Amino acid sequence: MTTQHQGTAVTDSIPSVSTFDLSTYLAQRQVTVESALDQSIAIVYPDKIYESMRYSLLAGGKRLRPILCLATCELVGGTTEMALPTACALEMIHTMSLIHDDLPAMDNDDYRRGKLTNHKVYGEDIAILAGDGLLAYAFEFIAAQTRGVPADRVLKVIAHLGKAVGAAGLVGGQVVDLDSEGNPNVSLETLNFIHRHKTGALLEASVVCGAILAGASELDQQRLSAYAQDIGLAFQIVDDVLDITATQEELGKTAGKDLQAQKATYPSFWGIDESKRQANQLVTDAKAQLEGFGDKALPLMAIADFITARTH
Ligand code: GRG
Repeated sequence: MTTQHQGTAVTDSIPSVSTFDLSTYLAQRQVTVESALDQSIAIVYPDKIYESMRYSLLAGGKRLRPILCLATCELVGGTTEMALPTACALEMIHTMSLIHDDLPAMDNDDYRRGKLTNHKVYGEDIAILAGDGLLAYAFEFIAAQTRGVPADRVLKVIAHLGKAVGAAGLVGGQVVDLDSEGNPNVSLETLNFIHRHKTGALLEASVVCGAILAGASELDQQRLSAYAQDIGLAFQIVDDVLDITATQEELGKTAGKDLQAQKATYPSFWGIDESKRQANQLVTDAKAQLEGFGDKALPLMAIADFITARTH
């Protein structure tokens, strides 16, 4: 990521983010996350399943979900060590959702993160199992590897994440998305449902699980949840815009797929300019939720701005 953040203060009581160097922060966090992910899965017999899991898990990506989890845990007064296993688990779950999403039965994509998709390299059977393996291991990893956190918080994290991933979250969003394919009359309400679940639920869980691990109050969890839901929707709106305006090289995946598939997108409802305006408004609302957290909120504020500034 190369974005040098040029943020603006939202209100007088929110600290200015103009001096916060987001690219350095993200680069440092990516190193921490990459190293933890690399160590999280060893290749043992039967080798090919572990190789397939590692192929997608270590294929790059922004590592946004783990970084959000670490940043939120620290915002509330926790440490990187407390949140690192959950941060890795979030990336394992995100990666498995991408592997399954790319399958011929779903989006049928050949490229992801600039590389051939898992099923293109290992075959559909192993790709399905690699996704299953990553999903199960994510929960095992939180339960077995979290240190220095009271057990009741770990239990809450596992419950929150389980809900975010299942039929009440990602899976439900994906089902409605598949049902809506090729339907030009999808309502804005349905589109919002799809993205609040398919993309928003895991981003929300990334933030809220970081907060839970650090022992955040209910009120702070609610505010951080609202922050995450707003940036989640903004993230998707920007994704839809980039699908139209960015190249395959910039995206690291097939560009223009939404148009090709006649998919309902935010630009198809609002056009590109209004979509960008809506995304900016959501980012402003998200940052307002951080009011009162002080300087520790700078990473989350800058990440919110980064979502609308990104080009891939
Ligand atoms: C979760 C049990 C379970 C099954 C999967 C396939 C499926 C159900 C859900 C689809 C979820 C999906 C693919 C949502 C899209 C999320 C999204 C916006 C991905 C792109 O995220 P980035 O930009 O990607 O963070 P990188 O590569 O940077 O990590």
